[in-house]
Amino acid sequence: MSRTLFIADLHLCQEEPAITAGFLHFLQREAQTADALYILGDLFEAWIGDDDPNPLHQQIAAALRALPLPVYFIHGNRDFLLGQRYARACGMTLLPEEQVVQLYGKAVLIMHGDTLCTDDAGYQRFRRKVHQRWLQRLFLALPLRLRQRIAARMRDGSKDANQHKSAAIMDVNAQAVSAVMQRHQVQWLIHGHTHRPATHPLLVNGQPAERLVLGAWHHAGSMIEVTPEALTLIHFPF
Ligand SMILES: [Mn+2]
Repeated sequence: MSRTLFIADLHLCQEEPAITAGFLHFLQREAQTADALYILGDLFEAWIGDDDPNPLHQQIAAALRALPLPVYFIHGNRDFLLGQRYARACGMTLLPEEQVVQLYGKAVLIMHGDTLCTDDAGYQRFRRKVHQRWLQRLFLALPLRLRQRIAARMRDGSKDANQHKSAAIMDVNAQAVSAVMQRHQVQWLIHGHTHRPATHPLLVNGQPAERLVLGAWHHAGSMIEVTPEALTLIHFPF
């Protein structure tokens, strides 16, 4: 059966071994028979450089490399520093932040989703800052210990800031969604980031369209399966 799988927001870290076990199980079973696997960001809870000797990263790279199918990765807001060296170790291809893929005759736009949350002005300002290449190069040149300290402090800061933001501000902006779908001339969009798994019908250029949102992996897995017949959001136990 022809099927392509999409996942996002696993937020893998050493403190959450059940999620890692669920992901490894998913790779050994579910993913084996797919045509391709697309990881739409926030695979990891944090990323401070491909030179981080975290054994979890080596374990995940080995499991991804063992897959008999192409694997693609779009950066999330947590793992936006994941680089070419680690991607090669995983045998996966890094994609730009917006990508249109042709799936069984459908053009589907895929992205992490953070760029759609345009009502969160504070986050978008932060994003523009940390996406500057010179700043990233500077950060990655720092000693690992210092990078760990800076990343931990930034995570605490973001937790504090998000506590005071309304749920509406942290969701996608409807105009941003239709603008990006019009720009790429697609009727289907798949993204993650908001941790609000759902299928939203909408109109793009007066045509019926669909936005599918992946869920985060907390106590169960979430994936979108695309077949020649349908796009389906699926929850499954670890
Ligand atoms: Mn995210």
